[in-house]
Amino acid sequence: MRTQVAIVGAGPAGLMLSHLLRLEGIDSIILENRSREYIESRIRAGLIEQWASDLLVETGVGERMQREGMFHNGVYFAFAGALHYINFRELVGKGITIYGQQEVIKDLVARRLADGGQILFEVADVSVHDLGGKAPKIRFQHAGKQHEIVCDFIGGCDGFHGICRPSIPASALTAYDREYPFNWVGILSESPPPEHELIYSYHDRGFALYTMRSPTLARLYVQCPPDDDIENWPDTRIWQELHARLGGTRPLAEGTMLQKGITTMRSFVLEPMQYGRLFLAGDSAHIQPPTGAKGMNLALADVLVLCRAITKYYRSGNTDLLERYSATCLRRVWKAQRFSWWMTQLFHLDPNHNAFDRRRQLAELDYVTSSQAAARSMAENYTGLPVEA
Ligand code: RFL
Ligand code: PHB
Repeated sequence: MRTQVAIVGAGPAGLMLSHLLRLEGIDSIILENRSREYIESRIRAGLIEQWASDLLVETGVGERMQREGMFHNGVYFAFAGALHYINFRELVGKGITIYGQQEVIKDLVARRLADGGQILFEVADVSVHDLGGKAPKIRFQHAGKQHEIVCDFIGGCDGFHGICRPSIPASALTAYDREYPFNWVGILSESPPPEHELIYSYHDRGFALYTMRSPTLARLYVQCPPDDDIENWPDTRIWQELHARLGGTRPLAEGTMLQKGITTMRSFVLEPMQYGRLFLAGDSAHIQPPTGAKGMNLALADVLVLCRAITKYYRSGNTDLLERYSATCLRRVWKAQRFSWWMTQLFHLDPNHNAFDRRRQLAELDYVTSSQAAARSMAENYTGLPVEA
């Protein structure tokens, strides 16, 4: 088999890369180790930055999002028993869209297949070879047979637990890492969210987040200890904490829990995001705690930069954008990391904090929700920084 760009992973990064390349007339093949059903039902991110929702619309995969997504002009911070609204639209003229990542996945898979794109699901034993040369290769098993793809470039879009990052010699990479002394218990509940926009809540019992997938489907999170097990969280305990951590600011309706799990918190950046002709994009190169809602958005930004670089190469033979890929992405990645860390340290109850830190957090929450300058900075980062051309 032969293609121009072989892509490992059919998450937001891999699918969007393949879609963007196709719009430029560049061929690709996607290899995914899970089934189509699995990737289309995996519940993950739900928040799309303004530029990213614009990109989905401009590239012809945003039609259902425009119909079914929920467009938000701002966000609520709850602390000291009151709700404080940050109005993104007034501050920076932008908003965000709530639309499940699995819906973005469904829309991209459908579009790739309609356009004649190749996605091989349920592949096994994927390995990458000859990364330093001009004809890198991918070997894998599919439907019981061994295959090899020869290509010009490999898109390493296989997430945090994929094989692309570990295939790069460790001596060529530097990893920057931070763990947090807490995680989140997350549920999907058949009930209306307490507000039509998101509530991030600071509380003495710990952080909680009230988001949604639709007006009748709430996505709710509570902070838990780092080594906690979901077995320790019967439904009644989750509801109790969710009620308490809203701090009396809104009533909370309970509903049937459709899904329940633990989300781990970590910041991780790998430098550089490239080795020879292997280009890492999305979670394979960086992850961040979900407090800033940056993961899916960063994945889309990386592949937009990568597609522009590959397109320039095929049009003119010029490799300057390819050489700058990692540096271009990392400038934005580090700002998103900084913001995700900032939101995380601002809202969580941290066992390493003392009474001084709690007062300091409250002062910062008060500052962000009362100073136009501070609120504008928050709004600019939350709705998404521009992607460098
Ligand atoms: P993905 O989505 O993990 O996709 C990687 C794909 O590669 C496949 N794969 C392989 N395929 C072939 N061979 C192998 N050896 C392979 N190994 C893996 C996997 O099956 C998968 O299909 O990475 P990608 O594309 O980089 O996208 C990243 C996002 O998925 C991730 O950053 C977000 O979900 C993070 N995130 C959020 N991001 C946001 O922008 N906004 C949010 O509101 C938000 N909320 C969240 C989140 C992540 C969460 N969890 C579960 C970690 C909320 C949660 C709870
Ligand atoms: C979500 O809707 O799942 C979501 C929204 C914002 C976050 C994290 C998760 O910060």
